[in-house]
Amino acid sequence: MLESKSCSHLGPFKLSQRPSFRPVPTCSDLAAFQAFKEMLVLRFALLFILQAAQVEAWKWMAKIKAPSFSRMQKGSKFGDKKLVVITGTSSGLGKHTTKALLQANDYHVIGAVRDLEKMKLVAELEGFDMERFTAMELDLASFESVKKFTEELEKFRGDRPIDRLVCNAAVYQPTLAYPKWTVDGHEQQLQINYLSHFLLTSKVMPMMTDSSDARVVMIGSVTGNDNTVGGGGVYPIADLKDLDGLELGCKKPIAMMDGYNFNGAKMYKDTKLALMMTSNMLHERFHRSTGIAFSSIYPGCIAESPLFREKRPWFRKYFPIFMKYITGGFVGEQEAGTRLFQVLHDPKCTKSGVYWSWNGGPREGRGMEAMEKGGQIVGAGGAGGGWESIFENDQSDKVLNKDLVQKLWQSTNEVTGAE
Ligand code: NDP
Ligand code: PMR
Repeated sequence: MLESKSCSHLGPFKLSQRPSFRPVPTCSDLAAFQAFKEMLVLRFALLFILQAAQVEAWKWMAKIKAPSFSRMQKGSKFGDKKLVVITGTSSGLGKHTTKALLQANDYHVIGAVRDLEKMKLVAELEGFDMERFTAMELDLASFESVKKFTEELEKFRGDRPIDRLVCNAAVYQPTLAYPKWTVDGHEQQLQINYLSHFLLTSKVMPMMTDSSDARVVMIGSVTGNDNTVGGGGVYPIADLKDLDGLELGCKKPIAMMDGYNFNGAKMYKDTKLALMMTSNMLHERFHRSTGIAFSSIYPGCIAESPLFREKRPWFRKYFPIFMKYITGGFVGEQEAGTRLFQVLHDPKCTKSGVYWSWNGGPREGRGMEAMEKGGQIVGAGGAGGGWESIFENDQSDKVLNKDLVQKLWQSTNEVTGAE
């Protein structure tokens, strides 16, 4: 009875439609089919519930990971990181500063390098976080490359401002008897260390004006600042004289900015002097109107860096020892990186028009101790004891010579076509 009742509601139509060679289903078959159908419905219902629960869970998780307002800004592939451009991040000071910046977690570093393959290798060896580091090609020995780089940078940054620009890359060619020339016809050290950085700065500065904490840092040196033993007591001494060479365009065969005969070591020192003068000029002209802080630094004598690759092997061996134990001016690459990092990161280094230097004797490997941890500056203590050893150093009369700075500004603009 029960069986026939449960069969009857299926109705004859469906059963009678079945092909005749199939056996006519019995009531027990139909009951099994009914049970199977109910099970299917139950299964689908369960699946539906599970799926809905999963969607809710995803929504909830998305809420937890919801980006903060600053992260959601239009075109913000960099999140809340500040954008830092540093030339020459594939070695020495540039490499170690990049490491410190990546460790601090607040920055996206754009490494402007002449050799992308080398940079890739270095980044791998040093364990750079590639989410926050981008290498871009820049050969400072070519104005065309500077222009291309800035065009790429403009596209890359989207609507985000550049927050820091560091003119760090350099070459030192003290042993050359004759100058080497770039594709643009300038002496190599002059163009790589100074002219191209001038052009680069003129092109990157407009990308910085929207930043609330923009800083441009020129890497100067004690050897370009002749009011000390290291700068004024070791020949040849940096001196741009009346800038006769630069006024004439400083193109082959004129190598030196002063127009005198070529001297490789002096050329390097002259470029450091010119960078420090430029930093002051930028401060005078643009700090008030743009809010950008312009400074130069002497990071210490990084006597073991590859900068001295063109010096003789004996010099490379004994120079660090001399600097460590005789002059006391030695600084390890890592600590030098921490010093430059400080100028990019420390709130007190928003001061413009300054030539930063550090007190302290020879130390290696202690730089990272001085890094900021949880808002506290640690690694304190006396000479060479970390961040508190920074000071605003005096600049030589040559660096501060206003007439000469004006002339330098004018001639460099003409030579580089920056204006
Ligand atoms: P390094 O030689 O280690 O670094 C120089 C960087 O400049 C390298 O990454 C190099 O690239 C890059 N570079 C060279 N030529 C070009 C080019 N044509 N285009 C783009 N990049 C180029 O020297 P340091 O780290 O010691 O020097 C860094 C800065 O510190 C320099 O400005 C130097 O004048 C300054 N300084 C150094 C002192 C020292 O004692 N060493 C003292 C005071 C200041 P690559 O890796 O491909 O060679
Ligand atoms: Mg120099 C007493 C301080 C002092 C300092 C801080 C430096 C820094 N040097 C000092 C003294 C001396 N140096 C003395 C007494 C001598 C022997 C005459 C001397 C020599 C010397 C040479 C040959 N120093 C050098 C060289 C280089 O080839 C380096 C150079 O000039 O590169 C451009 C150099 C340096 N000494 C310095 C620093 C920082 C350098 C590296 C230069 C730089 O990158 O700016």
